[in-house]
Amino acid sequence: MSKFAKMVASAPILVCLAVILGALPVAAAPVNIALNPSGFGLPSPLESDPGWGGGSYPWEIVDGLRTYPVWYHGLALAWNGTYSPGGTTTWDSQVTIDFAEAAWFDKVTLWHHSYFPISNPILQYWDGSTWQNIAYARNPAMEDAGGAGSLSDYYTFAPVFGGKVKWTLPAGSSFVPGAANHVWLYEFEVYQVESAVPEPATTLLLGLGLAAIGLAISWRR
Ligand SMILES: [Ca+2]
Repeated sequence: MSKFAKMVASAPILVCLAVILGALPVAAAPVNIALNPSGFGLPSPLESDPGWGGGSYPWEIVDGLRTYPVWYHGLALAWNGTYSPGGTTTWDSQVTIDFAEAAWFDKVTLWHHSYFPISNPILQYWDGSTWQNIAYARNPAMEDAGGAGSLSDYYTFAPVFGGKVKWTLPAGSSFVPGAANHVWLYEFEVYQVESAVPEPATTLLLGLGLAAIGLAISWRR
């Protein structure tokens, strides 16, 4: 076979390579392993404490919506019956997300309805047999998602591998004076460690490798 004929024969391989390159994502988006807008199955928020009234909708904390046009959404907890000038909680309140499968994760972002600053929440992961504490760095950035009012609360930590995550506000936690004495979540996000997600570069190298092997085989015929 002439070299020209070999090049023609290898054209399909080059076309495949072009398709692979064209299909590559520009960048992998962070994966929220708590997200489940279906309202059933896994991931599930149903091991959380029940809320009340307009804040008794646990599925809404994993529906992907950080805020709503009106206030009566999400999960309301830790109510001690007073609004101000701040105070303390009198019982443990917890929110648990059960994942579809165990995963590595290193970031939790909460979106709180109403003015929320509170001390000493506990973050834990389920290692398959027991709850393990997570040593986190917290940034209650209080970015406002708009709508009925929803403020951000970031937790970052060394990667952990678990099947569930739990956020607990222990009895005795204090509220900032002037804040409403309750906790009210609109969204609970848990982000998979980004290095656990296939990188575009890995996909690119794999595609190039396969194409090179195919090209070499066709030239040897
Ligand atoms: Ca939500």
